[in-house]
Amino acid sequence: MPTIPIYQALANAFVAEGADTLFVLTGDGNMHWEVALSAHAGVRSFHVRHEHCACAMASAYAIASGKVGLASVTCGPGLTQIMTALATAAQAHIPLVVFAGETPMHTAWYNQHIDQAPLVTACGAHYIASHSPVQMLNQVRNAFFIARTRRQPVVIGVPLDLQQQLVEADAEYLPSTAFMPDTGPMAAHPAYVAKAAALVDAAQRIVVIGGRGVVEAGARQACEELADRTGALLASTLPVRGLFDHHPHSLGVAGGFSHRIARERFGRADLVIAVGASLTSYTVDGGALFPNATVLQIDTAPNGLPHGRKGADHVLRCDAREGVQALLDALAPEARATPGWRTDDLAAQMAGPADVVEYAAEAGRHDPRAVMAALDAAIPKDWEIVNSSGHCSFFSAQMRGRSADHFLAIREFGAIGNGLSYAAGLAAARPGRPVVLIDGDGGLMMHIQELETLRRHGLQILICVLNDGAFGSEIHKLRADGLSDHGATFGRGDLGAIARGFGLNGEVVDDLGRVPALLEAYGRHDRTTIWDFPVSDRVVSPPMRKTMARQRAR
Ligand SMILES: Cc1ncc(C[n+]2csc(CCOP(=O)(O)OP(=O)(O)O)c2C)c(N)n1
Ligand SMILES: [Mg+2]
Repeated sequence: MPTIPIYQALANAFVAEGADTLFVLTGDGNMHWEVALSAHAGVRSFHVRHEHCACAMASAYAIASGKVGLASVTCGPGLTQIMTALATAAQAHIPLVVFAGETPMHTAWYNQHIDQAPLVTACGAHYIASHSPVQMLNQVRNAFFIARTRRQPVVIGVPLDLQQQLVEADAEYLPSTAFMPDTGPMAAHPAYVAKAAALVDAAQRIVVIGGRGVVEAGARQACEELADRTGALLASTLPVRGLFDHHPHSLGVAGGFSHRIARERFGRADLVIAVGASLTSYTVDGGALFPNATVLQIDTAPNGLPHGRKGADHVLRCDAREGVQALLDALAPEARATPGWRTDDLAAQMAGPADVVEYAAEAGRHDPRAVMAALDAAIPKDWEIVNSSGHCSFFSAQMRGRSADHFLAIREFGAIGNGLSYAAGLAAARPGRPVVLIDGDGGLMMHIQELETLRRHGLQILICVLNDGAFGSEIHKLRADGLSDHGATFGRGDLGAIARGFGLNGEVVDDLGRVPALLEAYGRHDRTTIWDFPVSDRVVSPPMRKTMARQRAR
């Protein structure tokens, strides 16, 4: 009977599961497996400089490709590096499989040993200690099955000495997809549809908020039809920003990042219909966004207590498209409108600035809002945009008229330092597509080493940095508490020079009038480029102003 090493059999099983793109940093615990996997035709491996970034890139890859993301790290210190990315993937429900080595089973001592399972499970991910040569391939299938069906990251740990044992070469492997139950879309219960229709009939000022579930179920047009029939306004959650931007009655993003006009409308809404949206604290702005509205939720997994707050008043537990269509069928066929709700000037108002508070101009420093307006005007509407975290993310969230299909933001767990990785994962998933990352200086510097990965792998990203020379989120809060901002203020440096040091392009952009010409030049080469925009650290975003006001009131 022909035999092969377990690492080879495992690599074959991963390929059978559809693995085509790996983000990896190698060590003793995963190098044989990685080389065996990469030897398969059609598998690409991105070799990164920090394990966290492998995991974060695989997360963005999963979202941008619709596949299971795949990362690999070595045992011990390789595994401990990915805690932040794992916790983020768990909270964001990202299907991810991480192949991790484990220290050898048959030695008395190994310097990299640590109990890996509790670290992984503490992050909300699933751990499979794969210690049985007989069960090993079944465990790969389980890992992918859990990732796909629970949308949960899974780490599979295989002791490195076990990986060298021989197993039968021709073992049959049926991938996890062969076991996925085909249930069809979840339909709404008729009695609940009737109650929902009564709520809609009784309402005057409705806002329909679409979330990820709308995109997944292909329910965008049905949502627009529901809004047009009931005279409702439309909005989206941040992760699917732009979902309804083409519609004249769209309020853009719902939540703490809402436009000032949207906030005013939400304040008057008497019914919010949340479709495929889990009513997170972000979407409802901590409960402050629509205090006067009854909430109807259409979702496959409605949660009555999201983020510790009451969820919806009434739910339709079903697929987004099924639910909206059932509601449309139950409502009167005639379109209705409430005077003063859908107004002709709404689109023009929404095209204006999201925030109009004035700040004194500072010599040599841009207003971040002006930077974003210049970028929004110059960057083609169909380019891929990646948003990062930090104070600057309010400003970068305000770009308009861009489809949700070309936007990526992972905000769960609230970690900075992921922008480069998310942009790289997206670029890997969508070769040939132009990718723009908008990041803060602090977040970018946290994993700046990945510029080298981008260069080596030929991934081209336009990185626009709102450089306030600080951990902006921190300095504003420190100042509000009357504390020194010294420890969070770093100076602006020259991030363009850092890019050039990595063999890439970059420069400080002092004059926003140059943006169109710079963009043209960017299109003529194939290198990742940093545009470093020095911005004022005195311009404060609306959500940060609210935080500061709360602090001062303490
Ligand atoms: C991993 C991690 N460390 C620390 C923080 C706390 N934190 C939140 S925002 C922020 C500053 C980010 O700075 P930058 O990327 O420059 O964006 P800015 O806030 O200045 O716009 C920090 C340190 C965090 N959220 N995540
Ligand atoms: Mg900053």
